[in-house]
Amino acid sequence: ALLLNAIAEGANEYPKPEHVNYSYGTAGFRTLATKLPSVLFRVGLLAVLRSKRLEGATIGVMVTASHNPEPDNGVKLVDPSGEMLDPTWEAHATALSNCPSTESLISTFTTLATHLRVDLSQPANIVYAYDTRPSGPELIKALERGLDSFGESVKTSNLGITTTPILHYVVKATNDKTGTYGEPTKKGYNEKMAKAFKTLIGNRGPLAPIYVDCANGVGAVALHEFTSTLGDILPVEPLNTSTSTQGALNHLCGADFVKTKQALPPSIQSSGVLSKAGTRACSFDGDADRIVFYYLHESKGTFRLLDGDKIAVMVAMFLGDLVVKAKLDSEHQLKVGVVQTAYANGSSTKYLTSRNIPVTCVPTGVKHLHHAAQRYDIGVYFEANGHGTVLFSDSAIEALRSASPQSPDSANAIKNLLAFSELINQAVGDALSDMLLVEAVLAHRGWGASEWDAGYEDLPNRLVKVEVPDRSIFVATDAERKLQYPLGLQDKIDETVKKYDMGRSFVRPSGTEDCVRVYAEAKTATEAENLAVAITDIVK
Ligand code: NG1
Ligand code: ZN
Repeated sequence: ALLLNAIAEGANEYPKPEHVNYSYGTAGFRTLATKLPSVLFRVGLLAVLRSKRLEGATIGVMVTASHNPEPDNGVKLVDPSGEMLDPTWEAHATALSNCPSTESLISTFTTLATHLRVDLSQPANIVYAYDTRPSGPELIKALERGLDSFGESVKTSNLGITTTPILHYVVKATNDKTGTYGEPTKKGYNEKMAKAFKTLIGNRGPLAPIYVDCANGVGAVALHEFTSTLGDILPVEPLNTSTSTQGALNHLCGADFVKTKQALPPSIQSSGVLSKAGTRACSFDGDADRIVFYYLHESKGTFRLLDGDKIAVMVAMFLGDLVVKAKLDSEHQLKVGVVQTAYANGSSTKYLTSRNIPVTCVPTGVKHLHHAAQRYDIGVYFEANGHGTVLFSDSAIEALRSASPQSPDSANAIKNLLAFSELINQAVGDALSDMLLVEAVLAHRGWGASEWDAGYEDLPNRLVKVEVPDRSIFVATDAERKLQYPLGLQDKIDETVKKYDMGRSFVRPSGTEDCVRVYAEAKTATEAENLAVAITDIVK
């Protein structure tokens, strides 16, 4: 009763706004920050239920809206493994957030605790963090109010302003019973990555400098802290680091801008830093869990994008080569596979398949990619937009650790594979870790950006946001490559696509925005554009 009184008091301070319907989607809750205080309070309650249900395992709470505009914010829960919240709990989050009154919140909370068989006398541990958005501190207060309702039984730890992937790392490291994953702090994260990167670079450094567009977000803070740990083997030149300039976050910069516009951020264009041939740059998104690279074509000076597909292809090929060099016996021959979504450029899929690298296509959303990647010994997953990582299975690590190499070459390959497994964030996509991954592979290959880019040529493509009266009538199937409903629409799409050379197009409802997305690719830019327009007309 004490607990319910405390919850009721907090709930009265954070009433749910009327006429708002919340939904815990692929990226948690995400909307205008002003609509979120009641949601944060209630997410605090759910985080505690989840932790108590799991006998006090540490649960993470991240407050961010990633690449969305500055006035937005959001919140998502991180499970003890460092992965996204168990999907069966998403509905509980949605239910709690939509209770119209304090009374209904109390009754839903009580019902949930009973149905989920939560023993409220169990301890709970929660670690939370937030990005640089001005709305962060107020929302954190609402979260803390929710957590504090439980009194002494809940231990909380505030990581402060940090990136989404660092929070995931800390959650995973905290829950790691073997104590081998790393120290569960920001410092532990930086040291683990710096050590693995130094092992991989060896005497290949110092490397050529890289320019990093931080989207004026939290990546700037994390990058600064990391580079002071790393030292000078990789000279990093941070750009767009204005975390306290109002309106700057994600504005005309960042990974989402670069990928969508397929162009340089104007600030980088005008600075001229990329004009020296061979210079490469990358962009993080607003919470530093996505990264894309780019450079200017040596003779033409045109913008060349190296997106998530390009990263996946280069990394999968390289790790595949290392596995061969490692010469593990046939029983332990590790299988490297790639997981993509329908947004992967058709050329990348074709290239991988032609080189006998297995490719799985899954629906949009990190949880789908992550789980499919876990089915490979070494699973590389990237969304075209630059969110991704590489997962090493426990049995792969075991095989590498117990191998008895027959030559110095194999011994080296094994050592490097193990170092990659340490360098790469095993919980979630991570811009900082992925940047080092790419730099390490380039250093080993002896490649610059243009050699990396040379593997295959992207098909011209277009992604269009279409506003429709009701996006819920659109139901996708076959890893979102086809529309099941409205009936008959897919036939019309197929008819149209047929008319375009190397044409491919699909339509799906967005999971994060109130729109339907149309993707189209074809042999030429004009055809891709025309196809996108034609499909948009069918959808509207
Ligand atoms: P939606 O809005 O469902 O298309 C977007 C991205 C996803 C993923 C999520 C989560 C595209 C086309 N879609 O999903 O890849 O990153 O946001 O943030 O980029
Ligand atoms: Zn993000």
